Amino acid sequence: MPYNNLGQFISRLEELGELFRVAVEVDPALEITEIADRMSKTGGPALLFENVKGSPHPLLINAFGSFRRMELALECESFDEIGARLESLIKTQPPAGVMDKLRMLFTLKELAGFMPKKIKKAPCQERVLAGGPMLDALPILTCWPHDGGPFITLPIVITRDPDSKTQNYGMYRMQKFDGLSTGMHWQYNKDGARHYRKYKERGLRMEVAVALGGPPAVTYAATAPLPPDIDEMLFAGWLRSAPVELVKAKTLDLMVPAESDFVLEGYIDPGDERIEGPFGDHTGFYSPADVYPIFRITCITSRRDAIYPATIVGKPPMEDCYMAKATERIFLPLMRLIAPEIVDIELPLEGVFHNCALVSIKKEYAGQARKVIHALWGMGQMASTKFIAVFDHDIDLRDYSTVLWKLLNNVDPGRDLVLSGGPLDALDHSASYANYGGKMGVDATRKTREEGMGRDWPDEIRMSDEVKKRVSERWKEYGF
Ligand SMILES: Cc1cc2nc3c(=O)[nH]c(=O)nc-3n(C[C@H](O)[C@H](O)[C@H](O)COP(=O)(O)O)c2cc1C
Ligand SMILES: [Mn+2]
Repeated sequence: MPYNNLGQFISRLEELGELFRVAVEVDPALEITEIADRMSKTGGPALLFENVKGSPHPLLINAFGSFRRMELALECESFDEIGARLESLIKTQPPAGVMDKLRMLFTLKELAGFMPKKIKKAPCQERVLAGGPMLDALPILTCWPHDGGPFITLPIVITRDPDSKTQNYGMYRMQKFDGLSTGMHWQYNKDGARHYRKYKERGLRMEVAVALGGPPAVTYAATAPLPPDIDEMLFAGWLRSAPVELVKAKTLDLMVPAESDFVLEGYIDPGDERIEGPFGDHTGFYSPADVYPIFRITCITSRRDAIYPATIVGKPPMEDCYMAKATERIFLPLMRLIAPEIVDIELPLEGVFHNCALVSIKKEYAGQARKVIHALWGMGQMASTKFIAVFDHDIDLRDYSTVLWKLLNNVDPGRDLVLSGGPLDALDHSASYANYGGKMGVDATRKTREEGMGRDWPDEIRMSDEVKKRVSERWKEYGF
C-alpha cells in the first residue's frame, strides 16, 4: 500500500525501528545539525524532534538517510527494481528516434492510471494562515555556523511554464530572509530557473507554491532529474503505483499535492532579487553568496497535524546521498536510451554527484569511450559532470580498488585523456568562474591499434579453473 502522507511513512519507519523520537527541547540553530550529522555518519535512524525551540511543529529529519529507508520511501526492495520497471516501459514502445522515445515514454497508456488526480477538499488546506510573519511558526534550521541564515531544506517548489502551461516540481533550498520572504536557489540549469527567465523577460509576476512534506515519493520526485516538461507528479504516481492527489492552491492558479504538510503560496516579481547564502552545502564546503530571486509569501496552508520535514547537507555521506543513489539506479535505463553501450554507472559519494562519473561500457569499436564521454556531457543534468572515467564492461564499478587499479594501469595520459570545457555544476568551487570551467574524460578501457596503441594490449592474469578447483579441494591437506 502506498503511503498517502508523511504521517503514514513515519508510522511505518517507527514500526520497523527506523525512527527515534526526541522529546526534549532542541535548538533549530545548529544543534539539530550536529545531532543529525552524527546519525548520518553512524548509520543512525530517522529523527522526529517533537519539541523544537520556538515552534509548535515537530520536525522530521534523516527520514531518507539510509539505503533501507530510501527503499522504504520508494516502496521497493532495491532501486534497480525501479530501473528495471522503467526499462521494460521503454521496451513497450514502437521503435522511434531517441527524443521521440523520451517524450512518448511519459504519454503511454501504461501510465494513464498514474496521472495526478484533482480533488476539491484537501488535508493540506485544513488550516490557513494569512498575514503577519507567517514563516516564524516553522522550525526552520540554521544548518552551519557560517550560513547566511536559516534555510528550508526539503521544499517542493512548484512553478508553471508560461508557454507549455505544464507545472514543474523541483527541490531548491530557500533561505528565510524574514517572516514573509525567502530566497529561491534554483541553479541556472534547473526547470524552475528556466521558467523564471521566461517570466522575467516578459516582465510578468510569477506565481510560486512550495509544498513541504506529503508522501515520500512526491518529495523524492522533486529531486529527480526528469527532462523538462515531464510531470514530476506523474513520475511520483508511477513510482508509488497510485496517482498523486492535487488540489488548487487557495490564492494561486497552481495545483499542489493535496496531502502536503504545509503549502507556502506566493510569487516572485521579475528582477526582484538579492544576495542569498552562503550555505554549508553537500560538497562539504560553503557555497558562496550569490544573487537569486526573492519569494514573497501571501499565505500558508497546512494540515492540522503538520510535520515539518528537513534535511541537512554537508560532508558526505549525508541524507541526500541516498536520494541521489536512488536516482543513479532509476535513471540508468534513460541514459542507455542515448548511449546503449553503457553497462553501469557509479557516482562516487566523494564526487558529490556532479564531480565524477565512473562508467562501464561494452566496447565494440575504436573511440567508443570518447563517444560515451561526449554523450554524457550533453545529457540533461549529467552535462555538468566534471570528471568521467570509462572502463570495460567486465569491472565492478563499486569495487574502488579495482577501479583505481585499472585507472592507473590502463591509461596513457598523453593519449587517453579528453580535456575539454563547458558548463559545470553551480556548486563546483574549483573552477575560475561560476558554472563554467574545465572537464576531463578518461578512457580507461583496453586500447586498440586504431586508438593509437602501438603495441599489443597485454592479457590480464587469471589462474585456470582446473588449478583453482584442485587447490580448493586440497586446501585442508596443505595443513594451513
Ligand atoms: C536536499 C536537496 C537540496 C537541493 N537543493 C538544490 C538547490 O538549492 N538548488 C538547485 O538548483 N538544486 C537543488 N537540488 C537538486 C535538484 O532538486 C535537482 O537537480 C532536481 O532535478 C531539480 O528539478 P528540476 O529538474 O525540475 O529543476 C537539491 C536536491 C536535494 C536532494
Ligand atoms: Mn523538472
